[in-house]
Amino acid sequence: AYQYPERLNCVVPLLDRWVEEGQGDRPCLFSPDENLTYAQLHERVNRICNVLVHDLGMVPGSRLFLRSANNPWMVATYLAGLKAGMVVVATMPLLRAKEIAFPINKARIAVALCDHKLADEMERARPMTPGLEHVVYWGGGGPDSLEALAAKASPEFRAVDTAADDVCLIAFTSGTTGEPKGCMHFHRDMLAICDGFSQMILRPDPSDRFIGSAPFAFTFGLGIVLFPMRIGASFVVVEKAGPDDLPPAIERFKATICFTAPTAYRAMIPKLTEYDMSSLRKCVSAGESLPRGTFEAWLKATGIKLIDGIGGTEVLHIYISSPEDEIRPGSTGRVIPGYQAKIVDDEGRDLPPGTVGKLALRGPIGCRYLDDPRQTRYVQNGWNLPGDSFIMDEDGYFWYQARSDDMIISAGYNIAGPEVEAALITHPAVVECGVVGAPDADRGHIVKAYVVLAPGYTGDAALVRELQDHVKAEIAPYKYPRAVEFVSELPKTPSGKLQRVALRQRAQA
Ligand code: 3SK
Repeated sequence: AYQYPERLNCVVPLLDRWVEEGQGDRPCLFSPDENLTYAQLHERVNRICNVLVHDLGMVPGSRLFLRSANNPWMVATYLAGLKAGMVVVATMPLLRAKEIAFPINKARIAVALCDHKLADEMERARPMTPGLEHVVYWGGGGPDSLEALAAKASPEFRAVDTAADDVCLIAFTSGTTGEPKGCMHFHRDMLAICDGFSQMILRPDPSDRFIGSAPFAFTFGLGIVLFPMRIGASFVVVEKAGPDDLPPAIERFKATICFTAPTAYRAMIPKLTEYDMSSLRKCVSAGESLPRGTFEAWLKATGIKLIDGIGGTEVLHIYISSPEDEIRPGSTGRVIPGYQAKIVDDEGRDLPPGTVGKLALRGPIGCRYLDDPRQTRYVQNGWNLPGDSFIMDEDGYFWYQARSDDMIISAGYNIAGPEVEAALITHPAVVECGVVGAPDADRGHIVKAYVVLAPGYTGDAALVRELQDHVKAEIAPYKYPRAVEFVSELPKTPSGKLQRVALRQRAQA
């Protein structure tokens, strides 16, 4: 595995191959607006490549900024950038002007393609991006639109002969702290995630139809497109993919493999009586740690074991996970073949099984930041330190504790905020929660929970006591939240992850 020819453009084995082998009629992309076979997507990609080169003057190595929710044109522009040998920089659709300007300036981008629905914020970013020369919109029509230019362009385009380790993607981390970091990835990395997590753990087959909630700009979402294309399977793209939107889309398109976050699986359970989701056969949970209660509840409701995984933008996709028949509920799984993972202390010394420490990781995909002095903090002696605390057991299973920053030290106890969250969420009054340390004169810190209540519950002192007792009954009693605050919503990153950093700041106040 992970052996690729020296000259490699990843779009050739992912897309062109099916057309060249006479299998262009295979269904590829499904969406509410249109469905595309491999041949139809191939033609659209080729036309966009010609627009990039002939209308916009781009050359191999140029950086291409993309901005859109998940839709067929987003898929086609992404693949076109790769096929034309450019470096794709895709951004989360919800970003504001300042957040859009940052990657454009940092990656010195001159050309952007953008869904017209996101034009307002894109235009607001323009005065902050002096180097940005062209912004071409799609979806709004008119002679200068991408669709009009593509319609005039040639449907033929030969993939640029890139090297396997030419950079093809700069994925900016959404950044729970500090400035976003641009993670650079090669053409071979795009195949390595397919041949790693997908082929070895998920094991889809060509009849599978993928669906998921993550934007393609978050590399978790990229798997929803690349994994099926690697084996000639199909995928569904939906712009709105929250827990209310996925169930009808799964029913309509008969999706078989779903990728979303644990909170979404939990929220979809009541929808199982409303929508027919029986087409699902495999479900992947990532982006946040999977509470054991959610694993059990989804299994009971659907008969499907959630495949948990931890990945990172730095290494493109999931690196610890287990196939269904090897899952140990509560554990994230084992390191994927070809990767190595271990637990180290603050000085980088190896720790024995059963000890809490920092995860260190290495494998076929390296962590390389674009022009960033933080490189040496996150990569030491060839090992990537993603900043998560785990325990590895004797059998090599990894048990998530917390982001290293999310460990709460209270009266000498090490308490993982996510573990308390997982206990709280099993109470019917709790829809969502975030747990952090709040300063305390006696204990250094106390465990503080921010809780979003389900309709019909009142956040009074009696409920606080009930939640505290509930946690004490679920996990070691010393971990219970001594402070509970009821809130209407929790701060989230653009990729939908709980922003504990913002909660920590609030808890300091
Ligand atoms: O675990 C994650 O958050 C993640 C990040 C990037 C790509 C894939 C995954 C699962």
